[in-house]
Amino acid sequence: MVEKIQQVAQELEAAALNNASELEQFRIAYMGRKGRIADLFDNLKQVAPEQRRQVGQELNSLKNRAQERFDQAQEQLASAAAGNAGEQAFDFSLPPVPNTLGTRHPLSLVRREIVRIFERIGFNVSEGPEMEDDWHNFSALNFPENHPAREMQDTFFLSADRQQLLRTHTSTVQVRLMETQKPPLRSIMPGRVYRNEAISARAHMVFHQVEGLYVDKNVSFADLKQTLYYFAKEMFGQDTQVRFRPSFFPFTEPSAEIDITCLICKGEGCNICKHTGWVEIGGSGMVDPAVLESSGIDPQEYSGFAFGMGIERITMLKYQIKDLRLFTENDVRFLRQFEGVI
Ligand code: 2U9
Repeated sequence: MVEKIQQVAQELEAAALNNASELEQFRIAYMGRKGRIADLFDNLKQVAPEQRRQVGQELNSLKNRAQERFDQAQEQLASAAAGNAGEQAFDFSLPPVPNTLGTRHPLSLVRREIVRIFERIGFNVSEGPEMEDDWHNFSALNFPENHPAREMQDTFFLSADRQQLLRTHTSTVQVRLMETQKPPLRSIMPGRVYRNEAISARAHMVFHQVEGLYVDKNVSFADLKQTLYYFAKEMFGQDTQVRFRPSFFPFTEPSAEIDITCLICKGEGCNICKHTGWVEIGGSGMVDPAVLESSGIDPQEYSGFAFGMGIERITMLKYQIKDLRLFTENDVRFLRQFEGVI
């Protein structure tokens, strides 16, 4: 009997307990009601009475040892399964994992730079809601009732009567500013805008604009030109040239598109500027007197200029980014390239 106990004790110590199946086999073989230790207890009756107490104690130790091995192995398997190898498995001699810092998004960097440039010449920043109404997005800005920009394919409407919508430009903020404050007004409006466009390398349904408004007595087209000369040189470099091309917008009269000398070829002509030497950065114009009037400002007393630019477009020109989709993919190989840009 004593020999048998020793043999079971040796086997129990040698048993592999590396997974749930081995653990269960161990439990059945040694600890079960028909297991080897239970068998030995059954045989206790045949042991001579004077040895029975001693053998019984040895059997009890064997039973406790089996339980101990089982409990330890079960605990180890459970902590490994929880993805946590436990403190024992942690190698404290490993070198620390470097803590990489995040970077600012290129659109945030460029928006901040634009804001800083305009702040230096007396503009403040205004913001407004992205969910808008027809009045602030279209009617107050002189868009005729059947203007194509109002169509479903351009505008995300939020209500069946087409009165509620996602703003298609930040001009809504200018209207709100003029409705609530008296001139002089000198403000820029950076923000997110929405247009119902298919996503491609050159278009997105969500993008960012920064618009500007200056309303005071005697504001002239010369003021508009000097403001945008200053901006273009601060943003793109002092040797940047600016030109204004006649254009049309419902909310400005006269209107002009703003071009700068191509940053790649410096005006020589290349693929980026389609061999013209110029690239467009936005639009501008004198605020239409009807628009001033709609927002409660007397056009006899005041005049103003306004301009608008796409932040994605400015960023793509400044950093030579060829695909708009890079801004929303959050690929760290792209984003890390802006590390250290102030
Ligand atoms: C009010 C009066 C006038 C804002 C202006 C533009 C010209 C313009 C586009 C540039 C590229 C938008 O991002 S873009 O597609 N903007 O060309 N925006 S003048 O004029 C205003 C705005 C509000 C009350």
